[in-house]
Amino acid sequence: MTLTRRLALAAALALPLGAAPAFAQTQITIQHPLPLNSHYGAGASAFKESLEAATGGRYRVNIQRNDNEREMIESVQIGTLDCTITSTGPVGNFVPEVRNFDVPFLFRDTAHARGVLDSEIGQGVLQRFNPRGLAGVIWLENGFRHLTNSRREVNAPADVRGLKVRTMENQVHMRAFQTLGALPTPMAFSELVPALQQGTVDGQENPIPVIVANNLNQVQRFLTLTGHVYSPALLICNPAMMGRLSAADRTAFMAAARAAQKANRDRVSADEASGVEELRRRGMNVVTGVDATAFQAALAPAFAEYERSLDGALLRRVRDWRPN
Ligand code: EAX
Repeated sequence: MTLTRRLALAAALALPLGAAPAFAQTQITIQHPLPLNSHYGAGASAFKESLEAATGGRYRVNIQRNDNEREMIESVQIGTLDCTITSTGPVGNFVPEVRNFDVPFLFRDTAHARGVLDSEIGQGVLQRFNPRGLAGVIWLENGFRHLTNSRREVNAPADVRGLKVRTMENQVHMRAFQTLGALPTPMAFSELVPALQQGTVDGQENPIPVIVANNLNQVQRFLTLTGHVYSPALLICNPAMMGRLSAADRTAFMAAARAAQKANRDRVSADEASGVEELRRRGMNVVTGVDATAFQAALAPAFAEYERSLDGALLRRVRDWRPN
C-alpha cells in the first residue's frame, strides 16, 4: 500500500500512522447465575476460548454473573442478552416440553441423563425452543439435586413433612414437595441465601456443585443425599443473533458449545466426586444411603399427575432409553 493510501486510510480511520486497522469484532455476552469458578463458569470459559480461537478474535465473548435465571431467559427472548447458561428450573414456563425432564427419579444416573439429552429425545425438545422465541443450543448439566435444611436430619420421606423448602420456580418440583408434605416456596436463586439466613425457608435443594460453590453450608446444617431429581442445564441464545452467524461462524459457534458441554460436565463429575467430603469438612451433617424407593413410593400421587399433565409417551421413551 502506497504511503499516500496509508495516510488516507489512517486519516479515515483516525488511527495513528502505522497502526494496523482493527477489524470489526462481534461481542457475544453470556450470563449465568453461579460463581465464575463453577461448573457453569467452566462451560462459559470453554465456550469463550473455543469461539475466540476459532474465529481469530473476530468474536469476543463476555461472561457475566446474574443470579436470576427467569430474568436472563426473558432478556434472551427480547434480545437484550445474547445467551444464558441456566438450569431448566424456570425454563418450563417458557418451553413446557422441558418440564418432562424435571420429573423426580426419571433419570437412573448421570450416564442415562446425558445419553437421553444428547439423543434424538433431547434434541427433539431443543427444537421446541424456536417457536417460543428462544434458541436451545445445547444441553449442559447442573447435576442431581439433594436436600439441605437447617432444622433436622432427613432420613425418610416423613422427615420432609412440614419443612418450608425453597424450590425453583418449577411446577413439577413444587408438586413433588407438596406431595411429600413440605411447604414448597418458589423463588429465584438470587433470593435463596437471604431467605435461608432470615429463616423464611428451612431448606432448599440443589446439586452438590451449587451447594459447594455458594457455601450453602454456612446457612444449612443438614444435607441428605436424596438425588431426587436430575437437573439439566442449557445454553440458550437469542435466535436473531444465531441467525446472523455465517455458516462458517455457526460451525465455530456449535463447536464452542460442545466444548462448553464437555468442560461443564467434567466439572460436575469432579465436584460431585469431592463435594460431599468437602461439605462434611465444612461441618455439614450428611445423611447418605437414603432409601430412594421409599421417596418414590411417597411421590406416587405426583407421578400419576405427571403422567396426565406431561407427555406420558415421552416419559416412557426416556425411561426405556438405553445406550447403543
Ligand atoms: O442453576 O436456582 C437453582 O436452584 C439452580 O439450581 C441454580 O440457580 C443453578
